[in-house]
Formats: sequence, C-alpha cells, structure tokens
Amino acid sequence: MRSSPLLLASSLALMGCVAGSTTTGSPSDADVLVIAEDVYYEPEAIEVRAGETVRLELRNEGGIVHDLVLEDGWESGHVQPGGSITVDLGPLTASTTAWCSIPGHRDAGMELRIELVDG
Ligand SMILES: [Cu+2]
Repeated sequence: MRSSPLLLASSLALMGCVAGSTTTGSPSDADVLVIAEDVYYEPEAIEVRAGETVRLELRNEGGIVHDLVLEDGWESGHVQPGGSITVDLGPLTASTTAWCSIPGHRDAGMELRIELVDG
C-alpha cells in the first residue's frame, strides 16, 4: 500500500475512530492511528493542520519494540509488541519526518513523513 500514503492516512484515522468507540473516551480521542510493523510505519505519511495538536496513537503490531521520535527531540517512548501509546503531537511549525530510534530501524525504512497543511 505505497501508492497513496496520504489518502491511506485519512482512512486509517477513520478506522481509529471506530476502534476507539469500543474502548474508553470519545471517538475523537485519537485523531491519527499509526501502526508500527517490523520495520515500517503504516501509513508512511500523515497530515497535521498548522497550529493544531493532534492526538496520535502509535500501535505496535510487530514482533519487536518500536518508538517514534522527531527532530526537535519529541519522542513517544518505547511501545512493546502488542501495545499502543496515545500522545499529543504538535503544534508543528513545519513539515517534518519522524522515525523509529531503535538501532537499524530507520535505516531499514522506518520513517513517518508528517505533512503540515493549512488549517
Ligand atoms: Cu522500530
């Protein structure tokens, strides 16, 4: 599923809302769902509106630990296999790239493009 990462991000966000209704809180608890696999993110890119803080759920469906870090030092913390973490991301001032800090994972392609779009 590499042909249309931004479109995929939107559909996954919708799926995340549906899944959220079976746990706790409102459907808007997590705005964006990012799946970590061995060794890539699904989707490969997400959109964030300028000035907005996005609640991002990072769910590890791989078999080894993963995380998500940004150039500015923001980091999700380690997420164990089968686990997930929901974090506030932003507000961002520019598009950026996040990646997995586990040794070797970024080199293997584990990067997430974060596109800043006008609100
Ligand atoms: Cu990783």
